[in-house]
Amino acid sequence: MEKDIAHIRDTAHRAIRETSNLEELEKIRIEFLGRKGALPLLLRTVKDLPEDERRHVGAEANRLREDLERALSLRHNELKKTEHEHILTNEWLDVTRPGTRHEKGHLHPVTTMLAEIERIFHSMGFETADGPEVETDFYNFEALNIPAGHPARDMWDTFWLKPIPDKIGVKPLLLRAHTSPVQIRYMQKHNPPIRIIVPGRVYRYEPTDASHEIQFHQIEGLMVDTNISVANFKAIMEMFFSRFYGKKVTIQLRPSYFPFTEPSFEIFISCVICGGKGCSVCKHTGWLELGGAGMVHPGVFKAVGYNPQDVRGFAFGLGFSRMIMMKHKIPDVRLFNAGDVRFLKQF
Ligand code: FA5
Repeated sequence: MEKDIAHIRDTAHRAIRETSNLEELEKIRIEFLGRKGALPLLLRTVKDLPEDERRHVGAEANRLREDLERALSLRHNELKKTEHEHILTNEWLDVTRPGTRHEKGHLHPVTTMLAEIERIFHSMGFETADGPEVETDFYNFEALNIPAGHPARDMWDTFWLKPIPDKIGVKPLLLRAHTSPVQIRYMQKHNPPIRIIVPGRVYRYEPTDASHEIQFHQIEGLMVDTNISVANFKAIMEMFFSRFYGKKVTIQLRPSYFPFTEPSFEIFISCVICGGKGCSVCKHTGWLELGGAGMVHPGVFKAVGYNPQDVRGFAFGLGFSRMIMMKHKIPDVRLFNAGDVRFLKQF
């Protein structure tokens, strides 16, 4: 019996020493000290021993129980500590560290500025109208008083598309060179009074540089009623530009020529960078050219079925891309379409 006790002591101690995890240590405890473990089973046979041997073996077995319990407890603490250290080094999570930021997309500066421009014009009673970017020769030129062969067609270097034959013949198609075709489309469907703006993309077949793109944005305006004058136009422009640039802007109208307006003007605003004193942006003139305008030509009113004796109106076409460039001091119009995230991120 003493040999059995010695055997249990040796194997249990070796198992406790060699185990490297808490789960296995628990199994060892059950194997040696559990209800059906090696030591309790041995103790159950002690009662069959002769009296003097029973006392001696019983005491020996109890000492072994205490001894193993102590060894198990020490090993338990050691393993617990190792496990804790493992978690600290491998699974450490610093909840105070800043999280990973997810990049959020945002609106293109042209879209943001467009919303701003629309808000200002809407507050002055204008509505937004829209039209197709693929246009016919009729809307882009003819109805605007620019018949085939008219020398003024050269003012708009146009992207012509493959003609599409229809029932009447071959219809020449093009990418609209300005937003003015929408004036015609709108007046064909609506009677005066009219107050619209038409923001949109336009296309020109011309060499690009810092202030010229083949694809850019314009904002058309049209106001028609019985008694509209250039004074109304000037007042609206001054109010619009002052609100858009957040400072008092003065307007200057210089004589110009467009076949669809008479008289026609070039719209200049006092330089928003230097306030009119002269700087590199306004080429030291104090003025910036932002678009064309004029009183709607009687020929245009006739083309849409209005009686030119009854109505008067003004129209304008602003270089929307240039207006944003002035507002944000953007040096090159080509940046808008370049897809360079470093540029776009700034807005
Ligand atoms: C027109 O396109 C006329 N439809 C404007 C108009 C409307 C006049 C209604 C009268 C009545 P223009 O070609 O000048 O006009 O263009 C107007 C503005 O668009 C220019 O002043 C300029 O600011 C801008 N622009 C013209 N070409 C380019 C280009 N290639 N790149 C960027 N902006 C341009």
